[in-house]
Order: sequence, then structure tokens, then C-alpha cells
Amino acid sequence: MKIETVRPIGSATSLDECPAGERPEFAFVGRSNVGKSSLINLLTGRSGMAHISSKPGKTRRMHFYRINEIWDLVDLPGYGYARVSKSEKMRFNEYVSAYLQSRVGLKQIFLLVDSQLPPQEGDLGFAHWLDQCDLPFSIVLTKSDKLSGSRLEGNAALFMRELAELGIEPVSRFVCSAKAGLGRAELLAFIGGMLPAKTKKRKASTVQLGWMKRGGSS
Ligand SMILES: Nc1nc2c(ncn2[C@@H]2O[C@H](COP(=O)(O)OP(=O)(O)OP(=O)(O)O)[C@@H](O)[C@H]2O)c(=O)[nH]1
Ligand SMILES: [Mg+2]
Repeated sequence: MKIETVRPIGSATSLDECPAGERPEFAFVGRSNVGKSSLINLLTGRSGMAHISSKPGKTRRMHFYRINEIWDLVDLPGYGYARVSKSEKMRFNEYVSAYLQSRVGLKQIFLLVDSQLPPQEGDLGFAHWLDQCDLPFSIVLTKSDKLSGSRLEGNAALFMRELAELGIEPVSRFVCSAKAGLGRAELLAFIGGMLPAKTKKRKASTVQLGWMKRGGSS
């Protein structure tokens, strides 16, 4: 999929503030500092689109972007940031979980996991919660440039095994590096495959149906 246009369409810290969900939506979620905003910049090809920081907890609001006027991408605030107060954490959890559970157009949640780490309780817990809510999600292993291929595969396999032991089967699994530009084509192809058929195609089938109708009555 070629990214032609990207525009911010809003940000929110409550369900009421979210823009109307008029398009198929794809959300990026994961632990604070896992690389959500960096990956979104890689996908959109706009380096300054989502704010990146070396300090965790940078993204505090839910940020919505419209892509090619066809689909919406959502950058969610990270969970598990230790320096955020308990009450603020609860508020994050409230609006992120309310958002995830109520958007009808939400096609896929990308749960980002740091490929450098062994399976983390927080990530497994979040995957478990998504599974319990019956929400479709895929795993995206981030920062793959930081480790060797064998360590990467080892950590990835370990994470998927832990999920399997919990009876959880994600829709798909991706490996990405925002730094090395890896995983972009795969993710965009996956998203593209979930979008409705193009208007052009729909027009073609309408024409054919009209012709068939005429043919049938003569
Ligand atoms: N080496 C490497 N560093 C990365 C990669 N992706 C992100 N980073 C770094 O990780 C840090 C956090 O990246 P962000 O994209 O801000 O992470 P985030 O998940 O949006 O963080 P919050 O908004 O705090 O939840 C930054 O210092 C990035 O430069 C990657 O693929 N490789
Ligand atoms: Mg961020």
C-alpha cells in the first residue's frame, strides 16, 4: 500500500473526545517506550508525525490519523510506565480500555512487544485481556535492530509459546525496526488486506450486474 496522505484528525483522553469512527481503524498499543510512535512514523513515512522521546510516557493522549482518506491509525498511550502516578495510570487504563472495547470499526489491534526482552508479565496480561474481550490483535516485535537474529527468534518464540500456554492465538506476528526500516511493507500489506474492496472494483461489478440483468430479460 502506498501512503499518499496522512492527516491528524484528533486526539482524546475520553471516549467522548474520540473522532467519529467513520473508517476502518487500526490501533497501536504496548508498554511505554516500546516504540509505538516510532513505528507509526515509519509506517506513515512522516518522521515527525507522532512524538518520540527517550523518556517513557511521552504519548499521553490517544492520537488519531487519517491515512489516504480511507483508514484511521491510532497511537495509544503506553501502559506500565512506573513514574506515572497510580491515579493517572488508572485513568489511562480507563480511557484506553473504553476505546478498545467500543469502537465498531476497529479492525485490528497491534500489540507491540520489545523484542529485546523475555516475555513480560504486563504484555502477557494485556494480551490476555484482549483475548478475554474477544478483540482481534496481532503481535509486533519492535526494535529488532538491537539484537541478533537468533536472540530475536528465541525471544519471539518464547513469547508466542507463553501465549499459546494461555490458550491465546494472535491473528498474526510481525517483526519490526523503526530504526532500520524493517517490517513496514508487511504491516501495510496486512492492513491493506483488511480494507474493503476499492470503489473502482465495486463500480465494475455494478456495471456487470446491469448488463446481466438486461441480458436475462431479453
Ligand atoms: N534502536 C531502536 N530504537 C527504537 C526503535 N523504535 C523506537 N526506538 C527508541 O525507543 C524510544 C521510545 O520510542 P517511542 O516511539 O517514543 O515509544 P512509544 O511506545 O511511543 O513510547 P510512549 O509514547 O512513551 O508510550 C525512543 O528513544 C526511540 O528512538 C527501533 O526500532 N530501534
Ligand atoms: Mg508514543
